[in-house]
Amino acid sequence: MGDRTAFRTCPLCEALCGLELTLDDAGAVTRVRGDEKDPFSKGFICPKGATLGSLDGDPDRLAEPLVKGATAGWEEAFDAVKRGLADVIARHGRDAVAVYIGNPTAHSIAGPLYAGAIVKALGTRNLFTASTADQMPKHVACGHMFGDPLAIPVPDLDRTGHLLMLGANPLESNGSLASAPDFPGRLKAIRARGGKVTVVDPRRTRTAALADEHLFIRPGTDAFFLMALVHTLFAEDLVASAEHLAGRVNGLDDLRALAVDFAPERVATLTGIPAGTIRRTARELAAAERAAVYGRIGTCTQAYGTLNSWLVDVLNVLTGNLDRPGGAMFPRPAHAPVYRRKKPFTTGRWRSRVRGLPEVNGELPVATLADELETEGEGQVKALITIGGNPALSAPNAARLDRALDGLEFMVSIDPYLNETTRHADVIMPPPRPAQTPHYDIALTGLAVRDYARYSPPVVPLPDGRPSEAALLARLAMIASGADGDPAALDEMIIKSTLAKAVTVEGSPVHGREPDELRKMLDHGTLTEQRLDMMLRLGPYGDGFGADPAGLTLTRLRTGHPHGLDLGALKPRLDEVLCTTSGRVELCPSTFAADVDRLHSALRDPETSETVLIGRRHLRSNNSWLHNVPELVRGSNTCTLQLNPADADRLGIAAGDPVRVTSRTGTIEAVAEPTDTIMAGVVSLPHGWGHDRPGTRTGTASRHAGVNVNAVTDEREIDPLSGNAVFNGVPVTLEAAR
Ligand SMILES: Nc1nc2c(c(=O)[nH]1)N[C@H]1C(S)=C(S)[C@@H](COP(=O)(O)OP(=O)(O)OC[C@H]3O[C@@H](n4cnc5c(=O)[nH]c(N)nc54)[C@H](O)[C@@H]3O)O[C@H]1N2
Ligand SMILES: Nc1nc2c(c(=O)[nH]1)N[C@H]1C(S)=C(S)[C@@H](COP(=O)(O)OP(=O)(O)OC[C@H]3O[C@@H](n4cnc5c(=O)[nH]c(N)nc54)[C@H](O)[C@@H]3O)O[C@H]1N2
Ligand code: SF4
Ligand SMILES: [Mo]
Repeated sequence: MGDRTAFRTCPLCEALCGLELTLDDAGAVTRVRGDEKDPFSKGFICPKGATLGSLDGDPDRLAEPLVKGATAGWEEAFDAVKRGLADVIARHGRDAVAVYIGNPTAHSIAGPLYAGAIVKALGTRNLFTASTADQMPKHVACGHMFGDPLAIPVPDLDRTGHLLMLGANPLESNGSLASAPDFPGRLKAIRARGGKVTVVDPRRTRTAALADEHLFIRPGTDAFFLMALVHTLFAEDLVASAEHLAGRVNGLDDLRALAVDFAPERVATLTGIPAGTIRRTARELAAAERAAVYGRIGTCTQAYGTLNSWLVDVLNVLTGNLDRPGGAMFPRPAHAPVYRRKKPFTTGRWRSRVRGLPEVNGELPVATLADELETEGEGQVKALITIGGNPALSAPNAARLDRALDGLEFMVSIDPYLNETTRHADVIMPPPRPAQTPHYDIALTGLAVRDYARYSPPVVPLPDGRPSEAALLARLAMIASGADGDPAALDEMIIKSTLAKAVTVEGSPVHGREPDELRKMLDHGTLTEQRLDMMLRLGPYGDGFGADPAGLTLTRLRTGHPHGLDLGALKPRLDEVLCTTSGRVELCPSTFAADVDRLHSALRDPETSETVLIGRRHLRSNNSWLHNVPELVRGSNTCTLQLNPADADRLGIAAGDPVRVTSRTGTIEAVAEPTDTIMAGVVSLPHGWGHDRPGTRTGTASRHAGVNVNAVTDEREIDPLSGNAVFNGVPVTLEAAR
């Protein structure tokens, strides 16, 4: 036989690159290159995608389930889960079972289609996800402004003439909440066509170095800077939204009144950005013909996460750039029907038991997971299901959470690795290799800077008896419901109820048709594929089950466009997206206006910590779980403490010295890397390291252990509106350890 070539989307980050895999006779991935024919990524690839073969063939990847540390058969593992969950539910009730869903779940087809069913079947209020360590503030901001927490505008990178980017470093991360393969190339193109890129970051990152201008900002002070921009737009009569979104915006006067107190001069010291620079930035933003403001993790994982996320889109509205080519636009993913009206967004439908924190998007903050595990009494969490997550490293004060996991009566993890989190599990069920897994980006195509769809079938067949991740999650959902019937029944139920609803909705392409007739048209492939087919056919580019014979079906996508289908540049679609009660964009929601009080207090009475800690990412990392790929832990991908040379000198610290970093929650020791790319008074550690725990099976990672920054982050500090963790601006003290 010999080598063969296959194509699929890279599942590792948000950039959605197409990959060309070379496989040998045995089905091992021997080479990975960028897929030149992918219309979106056009052959772009990064070092992580290029080493997908090593990840796919990692000998540490679990091939079979583990039950109490011993290799077990699948039925034995499912039985253990059935007994473990039933026992806890019988004795402590349904809320005693918590679920934690991690980041890779957003990058798979199985996660978005099946993980929710597990939570629903359990009927638990204790859902936690990596979203509250990440982008929850953006959901809350968009939920209140546009009515839909998933209506997140993305910068129209390819057409903008001016990009103001805060707390994002796409040259390392490849972009986030803005899926754009070759983000770096797209940034360079803005400059090449005469546009301007400004980066706001406490570090001069590689992205900042590529930009026209870099503004150093004190960590955690973006909200003051953004408010001062809003202030300047009003004060200098530069607000354009009156014309652009006339009659479609509420709250302009409230916002103007709110911004009065935030003159650039008042926030300059706190932010570290001179008043003149703030004014100029506002004027440039207003003057640019097409501009977009974009904020990412640096603006979300801080104390004012929701205010930042809100103000970013306030600026997009005020400068007339929301929903406009070259501005900030709403993607239109092929699988999401546009006729389905959603209920207006609310939060706090229930509260966490111990700290009384409000539910947001159906979940509770991961910052309070340890409280729920440790605090005894009615409703205490006694069992945990983790799906593709490593909270023992990724959560704020993860060291405490790591200890708390020990106290669980039962834990099951759906995860390919025996790592810092899953070592606590009674049962680990590994999903198959990426090469054995189908792919369609349900979560991320809704954030892409072009409308785009790509379906990749598995490139290597699953061995007999090995469940796909979809089958695994579906079976778990059945077990959670107490039935443990055929998991196919779950898909059938979802298909049936979706079609039954679609035929009744005015404006749906199948309005008035027979659900049974539609069901029969979904006859190709696995049930997961049939569900995707259904979604695509009901979607904005779909065939409407024959209503538009030229429209999209899964078969057409798969056979006609194996390298992906470009569905064009982003289109204005505010009216399709808006679902606030008022039917307008809410520019100044009352909850946000009230939270501005915290900004006033901080201006009056600034907290002064000599040193604050922030995070960072490296191109060759991916949160906690790629450190087991040998090619990726070579070279500069190391877990060092970056600090300004002035701070290093003051403390008598030289490059390579051990430094003790202490916060309210703990002390860690890290190796110093003095660099003038970071502001004085700010230090930075990457997250996802700390692979020195006993009982794991990740050999390479253990030899490159690093330290866990989340042993010094603080679970008590959250953004109150979203419950999001605060990883940036953590007060710490430093001390030479030698
Ligand atoms: N290579 C790689 N890629 C990844 C990941 C990874 O671990 N490695 N993780 C993926 C995930 S889960 C996500 S969410 C995305 C995140 O994608 P990005 O948001 O691009 O993430 P970072 O590279 O961490 O960039 C955040 C920047 O914010 C800066 N910052 C810190 N504090 C502040 C602050 O208070 N204000 C401002 N303005 N800036 C601040 C940091 O210095 C850093 O440069 O990346 C994804 N892609
Ligand atoms: N200090 C600090 N902490 C942070 C951040 C920060 O910037 N600073 N960033 C935060 C952010 S943005 C995020 S998203 C979180 C991430 O937090 P988590 O999602 O909790 O952590 P990951 O490291 O992404 O863990 C991924 C897990 O999924 C498993 N996995 C990999 N592939 C698959 C798969 O195909 N299926 C399944 N079922 N499992 C799989 C891996 O083995 C690993 O156990 O971390 C957060 N923590
Ligand atoms: S940029 Fe992201 S999607 Fe593209 S190859 Fe790298 S890891 Fe994969
Ligand atoms: Mo993330």
